[in-house]
Amino acid sequence: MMKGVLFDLDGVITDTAKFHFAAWSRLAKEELDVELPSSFETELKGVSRIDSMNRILKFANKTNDFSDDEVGIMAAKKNGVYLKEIEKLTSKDILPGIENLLDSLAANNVLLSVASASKNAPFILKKLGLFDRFDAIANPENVSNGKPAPDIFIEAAKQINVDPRECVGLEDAVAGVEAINASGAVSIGIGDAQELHEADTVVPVTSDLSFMLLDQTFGEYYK
Ligand code: G16
Ligand code: MG
Repeated sequence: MMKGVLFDLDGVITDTAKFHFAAWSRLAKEELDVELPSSFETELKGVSRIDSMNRILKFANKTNDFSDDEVGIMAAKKNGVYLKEIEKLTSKDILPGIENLLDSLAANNVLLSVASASKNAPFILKKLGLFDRFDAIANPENVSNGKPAPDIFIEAAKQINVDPRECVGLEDAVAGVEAINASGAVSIGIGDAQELHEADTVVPVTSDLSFMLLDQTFGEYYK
């Protein structure tokens, strides 16, 4: 049986992508005078704050226009706008099926760890009322490489003292699925099967996740 489950946050536990996109769009308009296309909502999923900022600067053709300090100030400004939005999160914003999944995994003594690129993960989990349900939350500041590198999933497994190869990882982003695969964990993608074809299994929505599905998938792919 699997010993641990490694959870991505945005898109798996709750949907913060829309708030990230709204905050980035406002920053891009105010500071860079560009309109972000809606495709950026998906493109920035799982991408760290500073990497997101750099992608937006590239889109605006302004990569070399600002000092590192100025880039940092803009990213902090975006985070301020974003924080005001996620302040409003409640348990109603937990994605369907996730609370039941956490219950059944815990009842089966499976350890639960969060592998999110977000520095706001502890705050978001507290707002959702889920903070105490996880055994660990990996700190993205402790890893050098963002998704698709495996670092955050390796760190999340380390925090629960389990080898990633004894874990299932849950992700909604292509880069996240790649990261899980590179860590050695069994990957389950949530979303479009074609887009997430590198995952060991894909389900369309979070309500399709269950202890049984995770454990069966783990059994099939565990080597
Ligand atoms: C999330 C989001 C990304 C965001 C990143 C960093 O990743 O999907 O869009 O840029 O976190 O967030 P923050 O600015 O709050 O540190 P994940 O890994 O939870 O999908
Ligand atoms: Mg995600």
